[in-house]
Amino acid sequence: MQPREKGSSASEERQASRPRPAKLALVIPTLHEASNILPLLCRVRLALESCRIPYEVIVVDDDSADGIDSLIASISAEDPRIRLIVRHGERGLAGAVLRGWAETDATCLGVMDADLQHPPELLPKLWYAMAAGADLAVGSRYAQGGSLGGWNVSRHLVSRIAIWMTLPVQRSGLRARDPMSGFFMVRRDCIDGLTFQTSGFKILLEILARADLRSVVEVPFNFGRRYAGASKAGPRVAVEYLQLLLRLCRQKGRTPSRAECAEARAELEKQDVVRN
Ligand SMILES: Nc1nc2c(ncn2[C@@H]2O[C@H](COP(=O)(O)OP(=O)(O)OP(=O)(O)O)[C@@H](O)[C@H]2O)c(=O)[nH]1
Ligand SMILES: [Mg+2]
Repeated sequence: MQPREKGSSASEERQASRPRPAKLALVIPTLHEASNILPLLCRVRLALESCRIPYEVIVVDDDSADGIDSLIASISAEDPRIRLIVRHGERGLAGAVLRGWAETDATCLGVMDADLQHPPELLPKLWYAMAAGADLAVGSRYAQGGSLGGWNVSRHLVSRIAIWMTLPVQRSGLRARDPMSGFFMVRRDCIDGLTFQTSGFKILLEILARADLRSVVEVPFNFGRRYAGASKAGPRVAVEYLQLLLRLCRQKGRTPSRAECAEARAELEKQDVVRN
């Protein structure tokens, strides 16, 4: 694991003093993933059982009408921690993830893809990083020990360029090597009150740029091959990514973080400018 924190021993102390999250909610966004869901849920449940933590798994499907509802119903009947939410008339990976997170009281919010490119066996490591006090734990293909699996040279290059473009919006001391990962966990209180872009795939980048984070930990993993079905990434995802990047670039420098707001408020209170 590679901690990326604000650098001082004070930040390490703060991380160690963070209360352990009480419950994990893992959201799995799906669009035409019925052929992947059973092997995925089987491995996810085994991995999470090994952590001995309260958890729930929320599959958020955008009306794929591919039989995923009856597959999940058969599991939910014996294990109500596995839930399905079907969105009608809506599309977008990020929006699906946010919807799942809105439907849980869990204090630790997670996400992973349904196509088994994200190995469920990494979930305990992400959870332990959160339990140790990280605000954000990222399954990382670019951290030392991680890999991109069978990507060809051109996809590799596009990915590198896309990551390089994030450098102006990522914050010093909180940078992730894999800001485009779709496999991560974040503390709920770090994103409470923020409104995110619901279109597109790259919710992690927006969290890295805007959430009230004190520590980011990257856990390396080997990106697998899609188990079954077809990719949903395409030119539209690239356009939505560029829109997000532009917006984050414009916002940078003028949106103070919640911690900065709290600091400013405390200062004003000291000066008797603000009263409760
Ligand atoms: N609910 C929902 N899920 C989506 C949507 N678009 C993609 N997903 C899911 O998001 C996850 C990631 O999509 P993928 O198609 O695997 O994208 P990718 O991993 O970047 O691309 P590949 O490497 O080609 O597989 C999968 O679980 C998809 O089913 C959407 O509009 N709505
Ligand atoms: Mg995929």
